Amino acid sequence: MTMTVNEFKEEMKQRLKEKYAMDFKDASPQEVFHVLGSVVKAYYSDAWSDTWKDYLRAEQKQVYYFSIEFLPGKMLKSNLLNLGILEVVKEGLAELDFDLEDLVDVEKDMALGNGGLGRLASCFMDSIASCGLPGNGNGIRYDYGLFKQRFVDGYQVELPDEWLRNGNTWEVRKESKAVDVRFGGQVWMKEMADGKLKPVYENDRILRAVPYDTAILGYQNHIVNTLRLWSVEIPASQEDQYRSIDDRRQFEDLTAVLYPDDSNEHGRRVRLAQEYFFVSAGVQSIMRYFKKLNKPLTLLNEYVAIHINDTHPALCIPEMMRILMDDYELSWEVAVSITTKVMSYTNHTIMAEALEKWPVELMKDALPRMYQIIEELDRRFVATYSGVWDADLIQRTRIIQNGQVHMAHMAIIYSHSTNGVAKLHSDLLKEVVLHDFYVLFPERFNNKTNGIAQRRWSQLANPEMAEVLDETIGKSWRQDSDDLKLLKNYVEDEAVLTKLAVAKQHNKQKLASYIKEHTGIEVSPEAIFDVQIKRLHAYKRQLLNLLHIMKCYFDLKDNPQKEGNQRVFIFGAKAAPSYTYAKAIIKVINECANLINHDPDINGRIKIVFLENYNVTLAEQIIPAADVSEQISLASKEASGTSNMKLMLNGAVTIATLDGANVEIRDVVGDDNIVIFGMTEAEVYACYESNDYSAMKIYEESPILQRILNAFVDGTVPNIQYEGQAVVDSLLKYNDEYFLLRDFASYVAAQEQIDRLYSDKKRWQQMSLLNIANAGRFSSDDTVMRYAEDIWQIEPVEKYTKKRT
Ligand code: 26Q
Repeated sequence: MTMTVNEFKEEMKQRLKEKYAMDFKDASPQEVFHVLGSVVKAYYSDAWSDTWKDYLRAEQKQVYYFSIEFLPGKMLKSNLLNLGILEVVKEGLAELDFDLEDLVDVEKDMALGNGGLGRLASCFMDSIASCGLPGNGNGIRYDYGLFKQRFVDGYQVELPDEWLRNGNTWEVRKESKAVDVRFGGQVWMKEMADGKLKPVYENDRILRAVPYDTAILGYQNHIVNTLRLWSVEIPASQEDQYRSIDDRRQFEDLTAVLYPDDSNEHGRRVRLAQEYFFVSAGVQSIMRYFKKLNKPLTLLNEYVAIHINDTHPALCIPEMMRILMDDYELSWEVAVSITTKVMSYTNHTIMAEALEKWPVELMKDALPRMYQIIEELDRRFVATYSGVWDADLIQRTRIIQNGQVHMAHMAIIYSHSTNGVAKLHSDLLKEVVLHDFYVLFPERFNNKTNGIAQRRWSQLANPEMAEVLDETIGKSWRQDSDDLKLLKNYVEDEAVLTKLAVAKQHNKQKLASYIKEHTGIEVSPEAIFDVQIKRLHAYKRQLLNLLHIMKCYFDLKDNPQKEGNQRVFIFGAKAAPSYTYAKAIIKVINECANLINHDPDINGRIKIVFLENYNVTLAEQIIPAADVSEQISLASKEASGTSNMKLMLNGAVTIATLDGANVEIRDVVGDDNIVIFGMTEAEVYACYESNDYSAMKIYEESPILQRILNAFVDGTVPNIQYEGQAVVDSLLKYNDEYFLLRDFASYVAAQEQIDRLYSDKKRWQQMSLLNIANAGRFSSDDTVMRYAEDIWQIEPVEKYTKKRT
């Protein structure tokens, strides 16, 4: 049953009158957006409650995806698409004299995440529902999402993201499902009459966790799952505990802000409290649900899977232990066996310094019962494996070491599955980073290459390309992105190549207007649009990109008649607020942009555009317009990357190192349809081993590198006295941690290759087509199905899906 245009219009008029006592001609986009939101919610409300009841009736095993970040972006169009009413709504609104796009602008991005990890969680939510899998998200409802970025004199300035200012149409507050979470105080074990030990708490604080549920709609399958985000409140019964305003504020602020991913010692206590808060609330609410099923606790793992997205929710393990022992009076042995079978864990990083650790003192003080349990988890691990394995191995893998709790160790030892997010990454985990654990538990390690929500990143973001695909290969790809491979049959079809090129040109034109409007910079849509969009981090090597741009600049200065394509280098990147070096890179790129964009000798041959406030919505505007996808991290450092997949799907050609999922992209498109350069992961490790890398030597032997680096410090690039020096120091004084200078020559050669390929129009269009055709391989639908089969052991609710459609 679907709504007609007329029904939609009537419903809209009716609700507008009810809510605002107004006619359409007098309504603002704000008002119409809110009314549209309520129409859409009403449209899926039956499916939402049916889905829930069906899961309950079928006693389906469900997965709960615990993530401290979710990054859905805007939800209006994606909801309309998944409900199958996007066209009806567009048409109906047009007849009411409103443009859907104007309403889309009203919705604020939901940016409760930093980058890849949070966006992946949201792609998974979409795919889990779309595959008809019973799964829910569990996280935090931050009052403020990731900061808004502005540039002032080329410097990054952060502003608060007040995304809830005008309310959030999609969320539903569920007061009745609130739970209490305990913090701090002292805890001791008291022996009861029956000889059992019970924890007794003193001077602890109790906070109320209130859930806000958001519907996650499956793609045209009548499945509506739930994303549950928790917000903190002070329970009425505890008011007198909070004497001063400061005291109160400290607790009320628990869910106020998302930590940007650099956060150091300062404020760490709040981060730990956030982790426990949403973990405890989530696990309690799962146990409440399980009780309704009336099954023995020993069968918990047949009904519930809990996924730990990176270590941030790893306290799920001791919290589950606590509930099973303290509330349900299970023995340690039984509790630990259940817990291990329920939990699974994904690692998203190989950089040792990024592995999460907490000081024992902090953990003891903030979460005393958690610490007691963690200590026992550690003690029993050591006791169990001592004598079986070499003592050093046990010491290296134990949870508590040198006064710190190693969250990844706990997550691996007390879960049944640990996975990496790309083949190379998972191999590195086994062979290097987590090798000791692999020796202990080889059967637990597996790979699940990341994927992306293909419908959002093609149909929604790039309707022009979508239309060409429909005309060429039919519409089945919209449901099953594997069918994109049908496009391969048209690689010699000039008409199709041209149509795709026209779509790309249209998107470039649109982005050019956006750039003009937001930065004042004029760019030619005829130029190559070369795109690097991701968080700013030294290992991602935005600076390597800049070194190449500076080379192009000097080449043109020396030889203004030089042949070659026009290029626009487009950046989008936020730096963590306290990451000084990353901020210096932003400043340097912005000042180089100023210099190059205004140099009459260059005459627009190359331009640099650094767009402010990169987020999901901006990504949706940049990606469809990209010709070149920059994936140039130092091999072995990027766990997977996901913008590489989004850009490929939109027909960009990748220039990449063999890192993360780039390796798998190369495998599916073949060497002819990607440009690879730089050290391999093996070479990087060999270089660590030999310990003889000298950035200075490379610099001394390269006149062009000398010219570029000198330009950063001698005033050639103005206004960067400090930042230019910081950049040069990182390369020469601190010996170039990420081997930029070593990869520079091969990067330049790769860029020259890109230039030649682009000049051969047909060849480029064919490469672009083959990238689109092979992108189906990276659908998060497939990724979550593999998680479902191999890790969660859950099944799609097919029979129910069919019945309802
Ligand atoms: C740590 C401590 C305190 C506060 C915040 C954090 C923190 C926050 C976010 C640590 C890490 C993150 C995010 C990591 C992340 O996004 N990793 C990326 O995950 C993607 C999805 O798997 C991969 O594609 C990327 O390669 C990986 O970098």
